[in-house]
Amino acid sequence: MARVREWLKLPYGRKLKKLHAWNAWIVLLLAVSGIVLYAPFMRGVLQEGRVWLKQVHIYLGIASIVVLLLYVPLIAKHLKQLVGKRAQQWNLGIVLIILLGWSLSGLVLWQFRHLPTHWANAALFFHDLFTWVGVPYAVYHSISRSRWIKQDEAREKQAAARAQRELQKRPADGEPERPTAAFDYDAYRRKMTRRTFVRLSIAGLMAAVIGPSFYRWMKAASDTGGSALDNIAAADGNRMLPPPTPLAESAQVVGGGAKGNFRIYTVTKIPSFSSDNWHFDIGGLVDQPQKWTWEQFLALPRKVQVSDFHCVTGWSVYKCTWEGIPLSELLKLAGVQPKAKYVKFYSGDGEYTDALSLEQAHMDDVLVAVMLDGKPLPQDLGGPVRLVVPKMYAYKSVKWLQAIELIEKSHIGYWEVRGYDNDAWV
Ligand SMILES: Nc1nc2c(c(=O)[nH]1)N[C@H]1C(S)=C(S)[C@@H](COP(=O)(O)O)O[C@H]1N2
Ligand SMILES: [Mo]
Repeated sequence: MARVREWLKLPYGRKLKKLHAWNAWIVLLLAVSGIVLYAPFMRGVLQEGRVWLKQVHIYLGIASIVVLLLYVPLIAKHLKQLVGKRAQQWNLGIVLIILLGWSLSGLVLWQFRHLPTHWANAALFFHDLFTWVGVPYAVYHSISRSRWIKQDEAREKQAAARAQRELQKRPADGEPERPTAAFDYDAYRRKMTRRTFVRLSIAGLMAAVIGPSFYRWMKAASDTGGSALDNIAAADGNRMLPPPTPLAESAQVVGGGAKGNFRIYTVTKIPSFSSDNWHFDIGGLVDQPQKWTWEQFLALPRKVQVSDFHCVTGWSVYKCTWEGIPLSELLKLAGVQPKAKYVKFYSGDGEYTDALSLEQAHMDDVLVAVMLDGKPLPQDLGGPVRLVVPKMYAYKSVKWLQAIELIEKSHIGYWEVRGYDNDAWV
């Protein structure tokens, strides 16, 4: 606040410079925090830091919007200053579009729980897109306009102009021809081509580094018809034999195929399983503890349901056709004792857990799923068996589900310990 008051007293030129500097720093910090938040492999590393970092990212985002607002009253004068300066006009336009795109999509993501569900998905897409374009642009901008290139350039231009003036100066009458220090135009041109070459190299290097992941992101973002799901299924590292045979509704994919893309999340290395040693257990406060092998588990009656899948970070996948065993049926088989109040879920990754109250666990769409869109649930998406709780955010949908325990006291799940809301209702 004090800084803003100080800033208000500055003359126009210094005001603009200050805003530019603030903006550069904030964008740098936003980019770093944003990329760390986005990178899937960082989710395990960060743990509780993730919730905290997201809050920091949001505050930085608000700060960047403030800087943008401070710029508004200066726009008219700035534009006048840029008349005739094509490159700078373009730069300003691009920067403003990127900053606006980031701000608007960021605001929606920040407040998405109060907005229609489809907004979050769109906002996430644009937030990502502006980042794919904006961060490389910012990097390029700061390298190619860095002081050493600028000063070098300015020096060269001055030298050229001086040489030009010298050449045009006619020697006065009677005066002997003055030897002019000839300006080496060839060297100058070589230098300029070298500089263009350096710039192109920077751009090329960045494209090489960013290109592949950008391509993957584009493919995933543009795919709404499940081909991403096919690829994930094809790369499945689980060896679960025999594979489950889909029910008719599942084989026909009654939901029409999942719309949208799962972002694959894990807090551990993605585990793989084999039917040789996989088993599914129910224990704790039950009359008949259960232990099923894969074949026994597949013999339990399943049902098919179509439901949406919402992650609390803003992305959703619509119309998933899940096939699995209703959790309530498994609980019935084990016989829940009256003392039991909560159902605790253990992931086969050895790390992740979550819990539901008994009442929540009995909602009729809570499914222990083995298939998605008529295919065995692949490893990346939590296969061979995952929990699906459509009415709650997906951190309740434990992947690689392998054990269930009936308990008396509540249990705080993996992400809830690290700051996610215990109330996960969508
Ligand atoms: N074992 C385990 N289950 C998990 C998670 C996890 O990291 N590990 N992430 C949760 C979160 S936050 C989400 S959004 C979904 C993501 O499911 P997906 O990786 O199949 O897209 O899984 C949930 N279940
Ligand atoms: Mo999530």
